[in-house]
Amino acid sequence: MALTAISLLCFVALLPFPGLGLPADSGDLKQMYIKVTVTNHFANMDVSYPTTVSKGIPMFGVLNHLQDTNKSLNINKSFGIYLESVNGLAGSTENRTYWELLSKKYNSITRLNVGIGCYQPQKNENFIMNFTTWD
Ligand code: B12
Repeated sequence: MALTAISLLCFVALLPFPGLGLPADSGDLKQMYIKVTVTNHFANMDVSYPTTVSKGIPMFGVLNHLQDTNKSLNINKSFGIYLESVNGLAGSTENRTYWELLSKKYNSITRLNVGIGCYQPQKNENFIMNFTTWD
């Protein structure tokens, strides 16, 4: 509950950001290239969505923009901060599955320590949504 409140605060704090969720060509904000990848090793799936977005945009804005412009990507979030499902596949407490958030830069993969509401991707980053299990 406390986390949800903190994440919501983060989400709200980012709302005034001028490029939030807007297409890459809306205004003269600096643009950057990033790649969003959806992986699911249970289904042998690995799909990438290259895109250009405004620098400093939070990840949920990038995902909203991608979803609006790409018919093959569909995501679902709770309050814009916890990524519940991607392309119709939701994590499940019963099956202990979830969409893990990873970042690949210079061939090194790290697990994010914040959710999509707070995370701001960087230039040339590969943001990965990986369907997996927890112990
Ligand atoms: C268990 C846990 C998980 C489990 C939850 C499964 C479950 N149904 O129990 C799983 C493995 C799914 C998980 C995933 C993630 N988690 Co987590 N998780 C925790 C942990 C260890 C305990 C939460 C808990 O059970 N609290 C007790 C219950 C009673 O309170 P609750 O509010 O109902 O808990 C819910 C929320 O915490 C929610 N939740 C869990 N993780 C996250 C992350 C975000 C960003 C949000 C909005 C909600 C959320 O799931 C809980 C159960 O429903 C906390 C650390 C901690 N000690 O609090 C980290 C923690 C909450 N998780 C964190 C993170 C970063 C993530 C991930 C983004 C990691 C990643 N890179 O993939 C992902 C979320 C990805 C996504 N799809 O959006 C961070 C959040 C930091 C922040 N301020 O944003 C924490 C604080 C750990 C940390 N210090 O890094 N997590």
